[in-house]
Amino acid sequence: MAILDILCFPDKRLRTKATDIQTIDDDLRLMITDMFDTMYAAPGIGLAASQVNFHKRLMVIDVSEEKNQPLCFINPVITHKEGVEVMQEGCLSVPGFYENVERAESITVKALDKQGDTFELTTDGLLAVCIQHEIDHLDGKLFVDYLSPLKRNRIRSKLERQEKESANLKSRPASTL
Ligand code: QAP
Ligand code: CO
Repeated sequence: MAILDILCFPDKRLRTKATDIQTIDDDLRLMITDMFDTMYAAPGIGLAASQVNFHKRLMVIDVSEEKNQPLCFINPVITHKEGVEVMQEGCLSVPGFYENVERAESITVKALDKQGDTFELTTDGLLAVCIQHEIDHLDGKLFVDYLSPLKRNRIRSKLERQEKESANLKSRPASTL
């Protein structure tokens, strides 16, 4: 069991466009297991490979109450979108911030599962929003990109300050704490 480090906004690596996965092997399945472990430990409902600095088109989601409905998407593509819906979103890469984002209400997504088999899923509600949020990560996009520059810059400053404070703490000798 491995918990991976999650990149935090405004880390530039989160802007990398992920590339398609060509082979689904045991190495990749180990990565998928680590991503589920990382997401459940957070806890979160969705995690894209980009967030753990692995720039391949892979994401894991579990929006169930009991945390017993793991969904893994490899090379996901949205083939249909319908309606609009506003939902409050958060992100493990933007800890502590939650804002309303407008997205398609219902979607159809096509992807490969971890056996390499193609599946298609039509869904709405939280799962549909989460799928759109995670695919955005694979394209280097974050939910804060939908906010006003003012809101986004405030979030950036606060997270940059927190990052500096924790880096400072780490480098300080214990005797001065
Ligand atoms: C994306 O986000 C999502 O700020 C998944 O301190 C979220 O799992 C899609 C989390 C909401 C749709 C609606 C965020 C955990 C988890 C935080 C997450 C935090 C701790 C976010
Ligand atoms: Co996110």
